[in-house]
Amino acid sequence: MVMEVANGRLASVRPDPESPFSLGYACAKGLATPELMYHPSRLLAPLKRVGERGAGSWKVVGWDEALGEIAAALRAIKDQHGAREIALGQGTARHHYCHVRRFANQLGTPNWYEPGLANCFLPRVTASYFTYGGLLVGDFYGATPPRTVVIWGCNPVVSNPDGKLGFRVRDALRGGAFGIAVDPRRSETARLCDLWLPVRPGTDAALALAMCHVIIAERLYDEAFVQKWTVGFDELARHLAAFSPAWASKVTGIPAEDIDRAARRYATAGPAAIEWGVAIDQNVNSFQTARALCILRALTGNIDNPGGEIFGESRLRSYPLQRTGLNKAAVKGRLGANDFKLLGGPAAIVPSAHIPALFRAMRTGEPHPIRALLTFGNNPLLTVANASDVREALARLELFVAVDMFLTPSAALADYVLPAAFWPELDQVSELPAFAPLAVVAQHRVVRTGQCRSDEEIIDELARRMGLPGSDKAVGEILNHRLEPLNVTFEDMKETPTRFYPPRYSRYREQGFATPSGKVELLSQSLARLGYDSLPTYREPPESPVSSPAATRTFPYVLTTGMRRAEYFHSEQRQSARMRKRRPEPVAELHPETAAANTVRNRDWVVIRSPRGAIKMRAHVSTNIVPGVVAVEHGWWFPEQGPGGDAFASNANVLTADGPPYDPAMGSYQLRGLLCSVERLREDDPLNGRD
Ligand SMILES: Nc1nc2c(c(=O)[nH]1)N[C@H]1C(S)=C(S)[C@@H](COP(=O)(O)OP(=O)(O)OC[C@H]3O[C@@H](n4cnc5c(=O)[nH]c(N)nc54)[C@H](O)[C@@H]3O)O[C@H]1N2
Ligand SMILES: Nc1nc2c(c(=O)[nH]1)N[C@H]1C(S)=C(S)[C@@H](COP(=O)(O)OP(=O)(O)OC[C@H]3O[C@@H](n4cnc5c(=O)[nH]c(N)nc54)[C@H](O)[C@@H]3O)O[C@H]1N2
Ligand SMILES: [Mo]
Repeated sequence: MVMEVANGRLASVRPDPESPFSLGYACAKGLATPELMYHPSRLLAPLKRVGERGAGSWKVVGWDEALGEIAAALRAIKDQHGAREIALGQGTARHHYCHVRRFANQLGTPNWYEPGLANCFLPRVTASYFTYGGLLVGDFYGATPPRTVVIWGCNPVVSNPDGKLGFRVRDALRGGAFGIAVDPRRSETARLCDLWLPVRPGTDAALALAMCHVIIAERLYDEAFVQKWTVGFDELARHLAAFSPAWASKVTGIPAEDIDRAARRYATAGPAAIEWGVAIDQNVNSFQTARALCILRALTGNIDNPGGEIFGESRLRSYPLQRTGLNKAAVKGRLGANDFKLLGGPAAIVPSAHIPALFRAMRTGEPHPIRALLTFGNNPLLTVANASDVREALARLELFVAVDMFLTPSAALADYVLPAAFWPELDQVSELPAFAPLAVVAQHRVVRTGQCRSDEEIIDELARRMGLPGSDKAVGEILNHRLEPLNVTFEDMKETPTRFYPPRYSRYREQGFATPSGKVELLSQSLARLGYDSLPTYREPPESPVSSPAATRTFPYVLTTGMRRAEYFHSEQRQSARMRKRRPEPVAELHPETAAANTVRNRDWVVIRSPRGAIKMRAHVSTNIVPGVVAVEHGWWFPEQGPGGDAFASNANVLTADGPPYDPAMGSYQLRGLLCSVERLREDDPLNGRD
């Protein structure tokens, strides 16, 4: 991005046409940066609660007072009860992601979380590592474009997920690649595709297994690759016999002919790429769904091939996480680690606590209390399942510190709210796409606002005041340490802040795959040893028309939540007049048949109800969604109502469930594929008048 600064203020943000990675594209949210940066409700100084929790009375305090008191309170909890009773939380991975992990290790607490580890991306990343030793991303970067692109539970044209940029996918589809979309909605990206497979939410594994079935039954697989580079093919072929398209059609609602067609096309019109999204991760069969998709790639040889999928290469030194701070006994105290070994155990790629287990411990004190929570860029009341449980959990904390740019509904319940620096106000280095990097990007601070500090600076200062190990090393040093392999300093990167490295292909031919066998593990003995299925299977969602037919009398529709919108990042940007003008209200999408059965018309306010609660949304009636599914936006609160907004009127997570069963390996909970009802909002509904 090109940032124009005038009189110490950020005047504009424009995309950089010379960037070799973003090629001059930017999203609407990015362009709205100056508006949000200088928004009248932006936090500019530390706040301390006076009076009741959540009552909205605050005192402005200096950094010295705030950090001194927080450090003292943390030290007291650590000394009296042990560091494990202090929890750290962060939202989706940002600049400070590794610094928060480092802080957890410095403190000696295993109990930190990030939503992505169980419910976003890490199920896919972990399945990829177990299957072929790294993450693959679609090769939209080289000289050969993909001929077939499968868009699976993903809407990259809107969401640009995981450090990838959707315009490349869009251009490939417009440029003639055959597109197959697996999505209950005909999304912006699905509309660019040739074949739409409207899957029942939560049943993706059935479709993936049936596609593998067709490819093996019709001998469409890449025989040379499979023979030389995979293990477990015969067992897989036997295992897949039961998962026919006819079976999958009943489970997913997709016509069997379309399953055949998609499988044949994907296998025979390569190179082919699968762009997969967060819909894979937000159900209780996340890990095995991702495994089945990894196997699809392997059967067809779409691994490290031009126009297929590529591994990328990390070029930076890894983040100094201060791992020695956490001893073996402390690791055992990680909440959820024993149950979900690939989330929290030693085999986990990024070991963290299980969010439902952690919030349960806050509420109940079981298996041990969580006394303090510090969140760095996380709005759990809006983004974690079962919002009323989350509120109860936050209300019980002895110490709750929220670091944010705005007084969000979650921050409104804190004891201290610390003003975070916004992205143009901080230094960072990142590699993109995440886990399969092709570019190194450095970003240099251009302005400062009020007393705002970056999360890293806040953490460094707390660590220093507590005398924690490694607190002599500050974030600036770490950036230079990471850049050493490139022989440049962070300062040097100002010249060319983006370095793009074109993909290199077929590296496995020299090195093999980074798995125990050195090959692609269709059958994984490592998973079997951990007690997990060595071959992928299907599990019906626990709350569904099949699992709970009695509940469908009250809740006849399948609910999915959280489709991304270009204007909003989760619960953010609702303060921006520019974004609210484009998208003023929370929306639920439903098919005309679903609407007619409930006398709902387009643009009516409707009440969506699940076994957990009810919210109101504006109906968008459209044939771009399959009948019987209701899709609601997530992240809605109303900052214009003053601090805290109404966090319950239209919050999708009032409807979602944080209870068991979970994905056995990752602990994923269900945000997609639940049950709900829909009706017109009545005059006398208590939700009326609330927004
Ligand atoms: N129902 C439902 N729930 C979902 C999802 C869904 O699809 N459906 N998606 C889930 C997914 S995939 C994710 S990743 C999570 C995301 O969950 P969160 O990350 O909690 O979501 P955000 O709304 O982005 O909240 C982050 C907060 O960080 C603040 N912020 C932004 N930048 C910074 C910064 O640099 N420093 C600090 N300190 N604060 C900053 C913002 O003001 C905002 O209040 O939501 C999950 N929740
Ligand atoms: N503008 C914007 N961009 C974002 C974000 C944001 O909040 N706003 N969030 C960022 C984050 S943290 C993430 S994780 C990524 C996510 O990026 P994506 O993976 O693209 O996420 P979504 O748009 O939530 O979901 C993709 C599609 O899944 C469909 N879907 C719903 N349920 C199911 C199901 O059960 N199966 C299948 N196959 N499809 C289903 C939805 O209709 C939707 O079109 O986006 C990132 N980018
Ligand atoms: Mo995410």
